[in-house]
Amino acid sequence: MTLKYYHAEPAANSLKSMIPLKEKGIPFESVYIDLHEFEQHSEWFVKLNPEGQVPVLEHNGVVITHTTVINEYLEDVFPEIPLRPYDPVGKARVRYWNKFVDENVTPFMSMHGWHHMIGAIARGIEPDEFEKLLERIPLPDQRRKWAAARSGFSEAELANAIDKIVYACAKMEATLAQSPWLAGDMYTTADINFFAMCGMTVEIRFPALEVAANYPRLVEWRTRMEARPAVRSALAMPNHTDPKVRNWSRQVR
Ligand SMILES: N[C@@H](CCC(=O)N[C@@H](CS)C(=O)NCC(=O)O)C(=O)O
Repeated sequence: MTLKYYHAEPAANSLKSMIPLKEKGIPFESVYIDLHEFEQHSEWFVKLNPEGQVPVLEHNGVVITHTTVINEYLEDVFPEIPLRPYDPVGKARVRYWNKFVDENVTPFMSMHGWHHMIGAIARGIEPDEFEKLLERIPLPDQRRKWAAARSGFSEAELANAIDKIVYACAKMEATLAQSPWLAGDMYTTADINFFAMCGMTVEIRFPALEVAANYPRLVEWRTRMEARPAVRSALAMPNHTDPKVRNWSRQVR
């Protein structure tokens, strides 16, 4: 069996499917894709994933993309250490949360990340070079997102995104009052999704939310997540982020 995982730094989408690989103890070859060098838009990578995004799972020559799909696939092929309940109701809960995070959380966390971090990178690129970069981006939506990041998102868009995050944190807090994990008694890919896309970084991005004071169950849940050996091992994967970008992102808090 050959299993390759093409990914960037252990954060967001790259982390979201890395954690299940580690939880399940599946041996895989890690292939680092350098987003700082726009390797995801390079000819060889676009041949692998025509959408020009990470992560990508390649299993015995078959390519699987999109983290929620990858995580479902891993569940189907490697069910020995499960991250999804076997009963239909449990499965439906996990799928509901994954859909909620994918549609109502990820795009809005991402908008703020792009506004602050990618915007600065985009504005640092010469106009000619930026045009060439846009031409190489295969997904039209992604092309628009790069262009929007350069000019900056509007106040209304950013405020709407914060409303979505506040709603998601409150929903999470209410759910954790009923059960230890998002989809019930079992730790699942729903927890992994929320952690990777929002829970891990929410107060860094949104200090005004006062997460520790307002969402104590979320914080306690995150402490449990971070204590898991698989999560620690995924977070310890190499991080090649340019120190300049990293320092800058610290300043934006
Ligand atoms: N829906 C996709 C989204 C993947 C995605 O947005 N990946 C980001 C990294 S977190 C990426 O490749 N960004 C670089 C780019 O789009 O140029 C998934 O779930 O895998």
